Amino acid sequence: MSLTAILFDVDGTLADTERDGHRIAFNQAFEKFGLDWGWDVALYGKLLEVTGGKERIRHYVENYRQDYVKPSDFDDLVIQLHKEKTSFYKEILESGAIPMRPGARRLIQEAMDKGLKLAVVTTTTPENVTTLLQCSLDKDAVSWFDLIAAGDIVPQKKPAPDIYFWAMDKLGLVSEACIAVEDSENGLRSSLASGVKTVVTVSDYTQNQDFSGAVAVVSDLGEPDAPFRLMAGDAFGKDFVDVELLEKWKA
Ligand code: XBP
Ligand code: MG
Repeated sequence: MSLTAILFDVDGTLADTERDGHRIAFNQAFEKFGLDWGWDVALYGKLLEVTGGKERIRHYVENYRQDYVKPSDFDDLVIQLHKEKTSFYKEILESGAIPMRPGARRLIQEAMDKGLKLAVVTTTTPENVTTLLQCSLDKDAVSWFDLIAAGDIVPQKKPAPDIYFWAMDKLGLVSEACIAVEDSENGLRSSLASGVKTVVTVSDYTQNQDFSGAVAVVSDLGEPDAPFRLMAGDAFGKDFVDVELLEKWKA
């Protein structure tokens, strides 16, 4: 079966959003709510084990802040905190601080020119995705994607495969028609469990994770004048990811 769709993860894959984007926004929200919950770069790396911002806040409180006495409306507090975090995060994106990763724009453009379907498959909040695409890719970039699968639309976030199954169902495609691009072990477990072959472009936070099962692991998507570093798999003599290489990896 030929390649019909590319399913892109967002955080860490299309852009390095975590350390200088999401992390900062969480801290800004904690400060606004008068909470002394500073997440430094190293701690945030550990917290990334849990996908989903609301889930991550709860995980932090349960595992790192046993001293914290939860108010009776704690569930609501998490929701309000996370809303504030989303608003700070969008401000960061709107300031232009988070560029697309190498090769992302080029690959998306080539895939569109060749008539492939494009989808986003992520655990992050939908408005984070649309704001990133508009601010860091192109003001019209949301319309370039056939589907944005994001956030709380499925009960179980990555590493569960639910969001991939949901996306393929909406696209009307079987897993054999798709390839996924992910940056993390949680993302890879999610895509593989849905039957989608997956290439991993590592990010700073994920480079030492276990990527067994990926068709290939590369430093980034690469550019013709800035080749990727191949970390696992066969790149068939190529040094940047294009549609032809994705087709070979999917075959
Ligand atoms: C991304 C996430 C998200 C973001 C924060 O994982 O886990 O939770 O860190 O976004 P992936 P929200 O790249 O595997 O999709 O706060 O909007 O959840
Ligand atoms: Mg990711």
